[in-house]
Amino acid sequence: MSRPKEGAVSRRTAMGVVGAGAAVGVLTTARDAHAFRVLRSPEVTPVERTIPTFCELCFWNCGVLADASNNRVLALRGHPDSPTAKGRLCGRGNAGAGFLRDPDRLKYPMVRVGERGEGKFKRVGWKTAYQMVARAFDKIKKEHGAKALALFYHGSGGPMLRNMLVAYGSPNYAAPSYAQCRGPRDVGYKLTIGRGPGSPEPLDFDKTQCIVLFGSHLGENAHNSQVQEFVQARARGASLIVLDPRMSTVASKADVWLPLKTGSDTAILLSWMHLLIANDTYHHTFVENQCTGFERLAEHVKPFTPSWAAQQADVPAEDIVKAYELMVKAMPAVVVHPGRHVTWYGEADTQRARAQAILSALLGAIWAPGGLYRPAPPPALKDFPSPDFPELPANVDKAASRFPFATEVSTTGIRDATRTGVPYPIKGWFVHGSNLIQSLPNQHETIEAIRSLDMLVVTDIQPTEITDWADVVFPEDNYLERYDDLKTGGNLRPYIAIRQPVVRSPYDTRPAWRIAKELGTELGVGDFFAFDTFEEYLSARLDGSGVTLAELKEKGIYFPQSKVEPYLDPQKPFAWQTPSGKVELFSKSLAEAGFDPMPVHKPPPDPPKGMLRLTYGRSPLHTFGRTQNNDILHDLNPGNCVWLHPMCAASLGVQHGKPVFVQNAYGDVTGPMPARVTERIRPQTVYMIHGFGHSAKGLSNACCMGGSDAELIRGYQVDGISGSTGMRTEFVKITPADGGKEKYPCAMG
Ligand SMILES: Nc1nc2c(c(=O)[nH]1)N[C@H]1C(S)=C(S)[C@@H](COP(=O)(O)OP(=O)(O)OC[C@H]3O[C@@H](n4cnc5c(=O)[nH]c(N)nc54)[C@H](O)[C@@H]3O)O[C@H]1N2
Ligand SMILES: Nc1nc2c(c(=O)[nH]1)N[C@H]1C(S)=C(S)[C@@H](COP(=O)(O)OP(=O)(O)OC[C@H]3O[C@@H](n4cnc5c(=O)[nH]c(N)nc54)[C@H](O)[C@@H]3O)O[C@H]1N2
Ligand code: SF4
Ligand SMILES: [Mo]
Repeated sequence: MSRPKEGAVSRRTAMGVVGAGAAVGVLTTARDAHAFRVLRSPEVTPVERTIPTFCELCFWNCGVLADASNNRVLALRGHPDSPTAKGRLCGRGNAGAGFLRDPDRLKYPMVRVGERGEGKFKRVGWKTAYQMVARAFDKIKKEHGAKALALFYHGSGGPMLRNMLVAYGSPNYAAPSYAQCRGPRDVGYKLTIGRGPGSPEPLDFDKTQCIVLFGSHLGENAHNSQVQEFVQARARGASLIVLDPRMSTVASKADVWLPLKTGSDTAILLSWMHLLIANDTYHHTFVENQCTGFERLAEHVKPFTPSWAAQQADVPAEDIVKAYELMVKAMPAVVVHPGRHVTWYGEADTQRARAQAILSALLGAIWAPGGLYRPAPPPALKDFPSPDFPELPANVDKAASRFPFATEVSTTGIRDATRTGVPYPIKGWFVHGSNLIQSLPNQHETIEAIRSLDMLVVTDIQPTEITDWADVVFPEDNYLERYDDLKTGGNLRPYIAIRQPVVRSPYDTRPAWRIAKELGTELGVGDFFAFDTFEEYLSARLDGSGVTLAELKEKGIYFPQSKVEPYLDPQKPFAWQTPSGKVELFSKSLAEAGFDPMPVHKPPPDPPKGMLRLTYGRSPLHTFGRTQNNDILHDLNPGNCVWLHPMCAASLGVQHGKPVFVQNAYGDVTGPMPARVTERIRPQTVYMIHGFGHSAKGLSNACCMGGSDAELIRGYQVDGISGSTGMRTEFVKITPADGGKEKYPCAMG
């Protein structure tokens, strides 16, 4: 499978080229070439047709208008009506067509011929591949029950495959986008206000007067419409408070930047609650009519003064007070961003999310103009007619009586069951659009689990680390080549959007819905996919929605009428979906389950001498580890660096721009990658962009460029409340790479 592409560079040669001082030249040439391609193509090739669809480079799923001609995509543009695109695409979305021409693409089904993990495969036909998988799954089902099969998924094809798994009888489906991403936030908000914030987060940027961000590095985290709306709010004069140990792009624009010690956000949140109550500036109408537990909260936060928090977080107390004053001036029009990637420190994460929700409540900023608005649900669509799904046994987490408040199954819980056989064995994995080697903490445990499987099937579009470990590989059509299930969105303007083919795949690839139907048929659950064409399926789902398939294919997006009022009158009773029917400042459910009923600050341990805390984040030009091989994005941002403070760099003998290795306490090493020595990060902390440092040799652009945070995150912390894993729990040391005498630029993060 792995075949070096002409001009491909290994980590070693890249360092060499760069070391010779040629990197700027290399980059400039590549960029110019790219700009030339983009400028030139519409002139030489007239647009034949424009097809609306939506983007899959990340899960903001922006509406797209795709210009095409002769089975070629000429340009991708933001759909003007799409609430997540607002007429624009981000840098990644614009580059979507780069995947189509990628010579590294997966082109046909394959079965393993080498050892597991070697990435050696032979081509087979679809029928053979399906039969191999079905035989293995049927054997597992016979020996251990259907629950011994698990699905890991991310992306638009996932729900069809989930239907297949559930029809077959397994409850074990999970996504890293829960347990390694938003799990603690969804659970923390649900416990407090009765529901998670959802996606997109319902932030009323149009009316806000003040924005508070915890991490949430908007601009680097490039969720398209959220960034546009944020920029407009700032331009209108909304104030901005950012808590981040790093001067992120957005922190550099803040009125108050709190460069706090990692893991100390809850201390600052508690001190703001203290100030709001001690100064009697909290929103009386909201608290008295909507909340329960105020007296206990008031007692609880008495000791948490700004000077206490300043000590905990190592930031000036005056700045904590200044931020508080900005919030009070703006309330209730304060957006307290609930965050998205919040799996940082384990149980403290759900408690921090509770503290954010409680702060919003004290500001009266829930379902309020300029705060969080009340999102309307997405339009309900008909289910395609199918038999009843079977009754499912308890999933691994329920069977093990863990994570009482989890809203989804945990990926790591499935992995543990696979490794240990407890609470019951898992013997087959189906992985779809999820690179578990890069996205789950502790690669050793993932590999140990994979080694104990009878069958690992992976659906992907390119040869990544997880496909290298597969027994059978199903190549998926690219998102510009396929239908997926309908996309529905809620919030201010509920909509229905369509993903439809713009071009045909030149290879023997298939869409997820077809894989689910065809493999499902081999597994004996074909009745659940009783449609001949996908148009038939989509038409049936749209029946009664107010739009036909033909209309949706033409326009791309449809807005049914919605009557949900986005704002609440804080004086009137409202049925919060919590056990008490109120916003729960004190959570009886948490207390009864043995957890802190009100947030407390439990600082994570300090790094031992000579080591630094590893943190990570996003590049605006990449999505996780999905996009590094896309030639356009690779041209623009080929690698990452490790950020560290000049004081730490001096004591470690590390120099700016020179290559280093990064190593954890267990001896796992990543790199070499350039050091970015900068005062924009706190001492004791290092930072790198996630998604680089690929080891899959079939990715000829991406392989071995930069370093991988995933290679270092081993000692994760499980959150007993939500089942998520805190991943900022790792300490690392940094050593100069041998022979790295030359400097090379570190312009893009
Ligand atoms: N371009 C691009 N955009 C994306 C994505 C992508 O892959 N690429 N992914 C999307 C997805 S799925 C997600 S979940 C989001 C993730 O993006 P976010 O939700 O914004 O992720 P965070 O972890 O909150 O933000 C990272 C920031 O947290 C800071 N940080 C580290 N430790 C601490 C701490 O203890 N306290 C505080 N306050 N800050 C800390 C880091 O310095 C960094 O600036 O991005 C989304 N947007
Ligand atoms: N160390 C570390 N771990 C993290 C994070 C981090 O910042 N650092 N971030 C966490 C967060 S916020 C999230 S949401 C998760 C995300 O984690 P995952 O959902 O696992 O995302 P990726 O790791 O990008 O894996 C995506 C895989 O899908 C493939 N793919 C891309 N497009 C398609 C397609 O159209 N069809 C199919 N079938 N496959 C496709 C890619 O080639 C890649 O192999 O990771 C979490 N894990
Ligand atoms: S934010 Fe960017 S990558 Fe994500 S869906 Fe929108 S255009 Fe695509
Ligand atoms: Mo995420």
